[in-house]
Amino acid sequence: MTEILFKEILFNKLDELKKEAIASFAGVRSEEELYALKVRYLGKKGLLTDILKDLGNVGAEVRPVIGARANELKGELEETYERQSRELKNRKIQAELEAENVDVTLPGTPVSWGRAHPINRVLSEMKAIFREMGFTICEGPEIETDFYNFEALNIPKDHPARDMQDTFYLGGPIGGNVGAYCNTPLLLRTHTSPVQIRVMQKQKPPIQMVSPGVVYRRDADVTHSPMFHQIEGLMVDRHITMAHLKGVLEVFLRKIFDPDIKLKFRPSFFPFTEPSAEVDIECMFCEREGGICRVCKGSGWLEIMGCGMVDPAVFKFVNIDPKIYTGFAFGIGVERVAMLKYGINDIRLFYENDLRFLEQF
Ligand code: 2U9
Repeated sequence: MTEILFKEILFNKLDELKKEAIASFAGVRSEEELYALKVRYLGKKGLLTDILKDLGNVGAEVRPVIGARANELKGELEETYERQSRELKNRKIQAELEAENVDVTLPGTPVSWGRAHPINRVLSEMKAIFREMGFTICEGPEIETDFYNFEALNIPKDHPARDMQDTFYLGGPIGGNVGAYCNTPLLLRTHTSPVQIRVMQKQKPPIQMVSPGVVYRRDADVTHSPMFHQIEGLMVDRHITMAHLKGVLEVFLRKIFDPDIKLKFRPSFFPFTEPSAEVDIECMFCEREGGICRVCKGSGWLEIMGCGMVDPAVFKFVNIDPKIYTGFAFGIGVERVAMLKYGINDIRLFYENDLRFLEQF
């Protein structure tokens, strides 16, 4: 009798527990709550374990029946727990996905495109033209010695050309000692000509090269900057004449400006070339300006570059025999070409990095 009563009581307890647990699991709203319920009903010290503790008091005949019923309930509750847990996780993922929902129809953030700086653009065009004509492109250091920048170019210490090519000296006054590593003053090159000197020291003629790069001078106004770009050229071989020079520069200037542009070679002087000339091109602003053109001051011509036949004195500095070899050389400022090509009247615009200016090229 007692056995049967016990069985009834335990069955009832299990049924009650089941009702309560199922209802609790059904109303659960968070993973924390769910875990708390798992502990409450299925934990080591949970309600189901509590009931099963009484199992020891039941006789051997009913024990397996109650045990089976308890195990069945345990399985059911575990399954309910797992199902609710999956459900909560899914709901959480769903909420997260909705929160970070991307509207692919919204317009994108515009990407601003980069482009070559107008100076580099013009420089690249120039290099390409010379490359096509068989010139090699050579580069060299921007920090130079007095020898490479001046002496070897036939500009001795007391030469007036030094005034026009005053530059920035590193480590002390002109002629001063710059320290333990070098006993001649180091300076920022005023032209790329030292590159040609270095090439001629290393390489025998024929030489056909251009040297593009940055140069420095003590100069600053709307058309001059303390740092600017140049491209210089050199061609050395037997029988090179001024005719070769004129031919090369004519091809170059017509490609960079206008295929029909007129050129004028005007006698000039440079310490490193003899004879020397300056090259003028027809003014392309006269028509636009009307009256007396402000760009060419009414002359109709624009000075664009310098050139000449390499002075024999320069060849002597690099051990090239001027009785056997002759050569022509030229130099042109990149900023000046860019200003004329694009109608820019202030050189400083190139260095301000204002996108409103740069985006026009
Ligand atoms: C060697 C021999 C001769 C290079 C030359 C010029 C004339 C010239 C100016 C143009 C505008 C400099 O940038 S600018 O201000 N250059 O007028 N340059 S002949 O003559 C050389 C170079 C190297 C060994």
